[in-house]
Amino acid sequence: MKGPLFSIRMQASLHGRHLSGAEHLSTAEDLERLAAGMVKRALGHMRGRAEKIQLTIEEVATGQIDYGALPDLHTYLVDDYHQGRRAAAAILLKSGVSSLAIDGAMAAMASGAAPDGRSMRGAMLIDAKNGNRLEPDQARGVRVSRMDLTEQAQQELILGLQALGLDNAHVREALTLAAKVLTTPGIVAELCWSDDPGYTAGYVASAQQGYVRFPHLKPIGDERGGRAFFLASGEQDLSELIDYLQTKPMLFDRIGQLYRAQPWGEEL
Ligand code: PML
Ligand code: MG
Repeated sequence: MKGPLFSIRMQASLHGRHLSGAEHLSTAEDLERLAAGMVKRALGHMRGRAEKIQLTIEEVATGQIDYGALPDLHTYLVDDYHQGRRAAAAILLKSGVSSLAIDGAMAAMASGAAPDGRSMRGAMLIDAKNGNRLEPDQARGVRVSRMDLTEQAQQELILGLQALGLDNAHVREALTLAAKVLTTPGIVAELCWSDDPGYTAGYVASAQQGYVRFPHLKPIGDERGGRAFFLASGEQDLSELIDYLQTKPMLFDRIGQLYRAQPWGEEL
């Protein structure tokens, strides 16, 4: 990508609640096209048409951008979301998250993690040992921002995902977001399932296991979903960690291995 880059992000709401968001790092020439796509997405969302759309465009200092690689992607086939959540819990446990923290995160996401019982706009921050919620604003959560793929990595990812029958915006964007989360000092793992009622898939991401997706982590039709980032217990400075997630610009210029789906086996 040549020339200065801009962070362009969209947030859309309906009835005063979060509806849709999107995120890119882009050259000046591409901003118009991306902005149009974001507005289209906000107006055509499956949960309704946005009433309010906020677009923010900011130049990013070139020297601040870090480069990295996407994690490997695995898909494990599960019969239903019960099995999916058990499998996701097993992966989280292997990644160093305690049962207490896993159960708390899943219960919060399943019942709507915001105080009004709805999904949060951003992620929960959860102590990986004692399960305490650490995000300062439990309605908003922490939104990860300023990350994208380079043009070439995006093309490679699209081709690779197409070969697996998996190329959609949910997968591409979640993989990119998880990649940034995994570079964050102090985060050991992430759990996510979609808040879109028609999309039941979700994933666990960790440095050791990569991006491990399950086609079912919630029942179809459920609008409750979101993200939990599990934090290594101890010394880390919470405001530094939040600042990194929200503002550190990261471009991913390499993709990871993309593995074919396989049946979940409890032994994994
Ligand atoms: C979302 O887009 O709401 C989150 C989707 C998470 C799962 C993406 C995937 O299928 O890997
Ligand atoms: Mg969504």
